[in-house]
Parts: sequence; C-alpha cells; structure tokens
Amino acid sequence: MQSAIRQVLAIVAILGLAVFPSAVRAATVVQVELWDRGADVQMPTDLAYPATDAAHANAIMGIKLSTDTARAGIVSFQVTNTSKDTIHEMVVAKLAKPGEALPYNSKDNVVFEDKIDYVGEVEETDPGKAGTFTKALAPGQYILICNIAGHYAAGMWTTFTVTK
Ligand SMILES: [Cu+2]
Repeated sequence: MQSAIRQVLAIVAILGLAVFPSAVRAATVVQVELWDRGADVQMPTDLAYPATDAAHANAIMGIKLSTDTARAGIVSFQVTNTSKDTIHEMVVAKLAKPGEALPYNSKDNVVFEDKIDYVGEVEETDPGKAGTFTKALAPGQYILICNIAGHYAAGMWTTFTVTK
C-alpha cells in the first residue's frame, strides 16, 4: 500500500513538471550595459522607439544586452552603468502595441511610466555602479528604456522578446 501511494505521488510530481516546465527552468541572466559617449556629446531628440535601425545606430547613448531573448520564466537583468559622467537607469515595460511609440511627456522629456505596461526597473544608477532587477516574465514583446530626461528620445532603449 505504501509503495502504491509513493508511485501515485511520483506520477503527480512528474505531471506537475510537465504542466509547469517554467517552474524548473533555470533563470535567464541578461547582462545589461548602460553606455554613452560622454556628457559633452550633443543628444539627438528624434530617436525614440520605434526609430529605424539605421537611425538608431547613430545614438550616442544606449542599452546593450548580452541576449535580447529569453524563455518565459525568471529573468535576471544584471545592469551596469559604464558611463564616466552620467546617471542612467533601466525601466522594463511590456509593449502593449509593438511598433507604436510609447506615451511621451514632451514637457519633461520622459516616457509616462504610469501609462505604459510597467514591469519594474533598476533605478537611477551612478556612473560605474550596478544593480539587478529580477522577475518572472510572460511571453511577449518588451522594451527596456532609460527614462532620465531626454535619454529615451536620444535613443536609449532596446527591445527584448520573451518566448514560450
Ligand atoms: Cu540614460
């Protein structure tokens, strides 16, 4: 009788892993570099998402990722600000409408964080400093932005895809 119960428990455990594979999947670690070419370089103002790749290539600050995709589940963004002189941050949002501009406050030169599908962030990070943001992400298209005034419009954003 005991072994029958053990067998049933084993089957239940195996079924559980089959139904919830993301529960046992290792976290995806993404190395994130917040970079710029120095505070004395003129910032463009027309490189907000969804700028073309050709235009975006001219950005003088940006977000560089070790990988731009992950399977659904825990994703850990390990963020380093490699700037010499400028504070940056990394805000993660789900793209409600991929390909469409984010709601933008052109008075303060920032994205309206309360009007996007905000997921979380590593807040204002001093030059040379680092931070981590970890969260379980569902499949979908995401965008990572720096929402320090003017930085998003200067091209400091990148997209990130989570697959099933
Ligand atoms: Cu920035």
